[in-house]
Amino acid sequence: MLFYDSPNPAPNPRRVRIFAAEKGIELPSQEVSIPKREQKAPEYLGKNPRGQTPILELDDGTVIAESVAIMRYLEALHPEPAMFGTTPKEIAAIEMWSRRVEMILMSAVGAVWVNTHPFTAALPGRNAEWGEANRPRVADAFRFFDESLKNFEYLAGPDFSVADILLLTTADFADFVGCGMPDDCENLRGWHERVSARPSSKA
Ligand SMILES: N[C@@H](CCC(=O)N[C@@H](CS)C(=O)NCC(=O)O)C(=O)O
Repeated sequence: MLFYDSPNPAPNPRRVRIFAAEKGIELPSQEVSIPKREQKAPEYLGKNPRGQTPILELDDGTVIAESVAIMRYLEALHPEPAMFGTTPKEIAAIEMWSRRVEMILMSAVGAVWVNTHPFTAALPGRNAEWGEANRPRVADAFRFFDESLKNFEYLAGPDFSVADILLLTTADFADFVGCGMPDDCENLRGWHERVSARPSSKA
């Protein structure tokens, strides 16, 4: 298999790298440069018509796009340590928190990134007003996660899971974009220190 990867600050490929590091999986990789727009080259579009990274190409030519789908595939191949939960309650909690990170936080950070950041200035259809309107939504989302982390060591409960990987990569990307977690989010900051201390976070 071949993992088509893009370096930091791209948050979605990083999800998979952290996930693989947690499981001790070596992923043969090929870099796709986003600044050079290699993700829009015809050969790459033939693999992923969305023109985005990451993708995982299997030896039989199957292409898996979407970082969560790639992680689910790797989880099925390497079930230990379980990152998507094992009991029905764990599985549901991890899914709930993962979806919240994607829908509440990532969507707002993405709107700030795409509509306000100098690195995306050349994108068509930018709407700076909409980008700015999303900054308070990002802060609200961080405060929501801060509140929930009052009771648990990790986002979905007592154990580290894929939900933490989604939140970590999104929080670090938000910081890069210039809409990082508010100062008053103490639980979130403690959580961020804990997960950033894991060797996988260096991925
Ligand atoms: N939902 C997709 C999002 C993929 C995505 O947005 N990838 C970014 C890199 S983090 C990308 O390729 N951006 C360049 C582009 O959209 O042209 C996933 O989870 O894999």
